[in-house]
Amino acid sequence: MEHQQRQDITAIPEGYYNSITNKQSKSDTLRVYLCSNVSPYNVIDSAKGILDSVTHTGSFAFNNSPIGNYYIKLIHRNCIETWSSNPQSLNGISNYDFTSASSQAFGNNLKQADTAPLRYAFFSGDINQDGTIDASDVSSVENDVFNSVSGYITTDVTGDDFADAQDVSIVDNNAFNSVSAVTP
Ligand SMILES: [Ca+2]
Ligand SMILES: [Ca+2]
Ligand SMILES: [Ca+2]
Repeated sequence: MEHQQRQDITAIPEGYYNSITNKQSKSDTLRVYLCSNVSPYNVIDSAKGILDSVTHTGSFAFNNSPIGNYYIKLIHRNCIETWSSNPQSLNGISNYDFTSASSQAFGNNLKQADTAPLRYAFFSGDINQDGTIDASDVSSVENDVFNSVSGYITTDVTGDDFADAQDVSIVDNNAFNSVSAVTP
């Protein structure tokens, strides 16, 4: 039997967030995966949606998932893969907020993005999506900065459609701190 279910996700890509306006620089695509709560935590279903720059929330429709408990995995084009801290119940319309506390993510793998209101973001800078932010990601951004690349590019972690020193700074800082995906 097929189940139509919806998961509302609240999340912030670190580099997109402005703590003065409390908004993101752009609304952007987010992929949400529902994963089994049993090792090896296989993907059961996935959905693509838009994370709104003002509400920080997107709606994701799942058609292939029975009612149950799933880990939620977030994939954004240039952020570190981030999982929910625990399996979440999916039944009808559910919601999960990755911004309210670092403990919302598996391994507390979130960065504080604001104090008023208190908000957490997932780390920006995994340009090549290999699960870690390191020198190769920094190098990609530096290369695009050198060539003044603009547009909807993965090296633009601030979401202003330009590769510049601000992008390098964010990725470099996360590389310095060896930010990596933390998964069940
Ligand atoms: Ca603020
Ligand atoms: Ca990487
Ligand atoms: Ca930028």
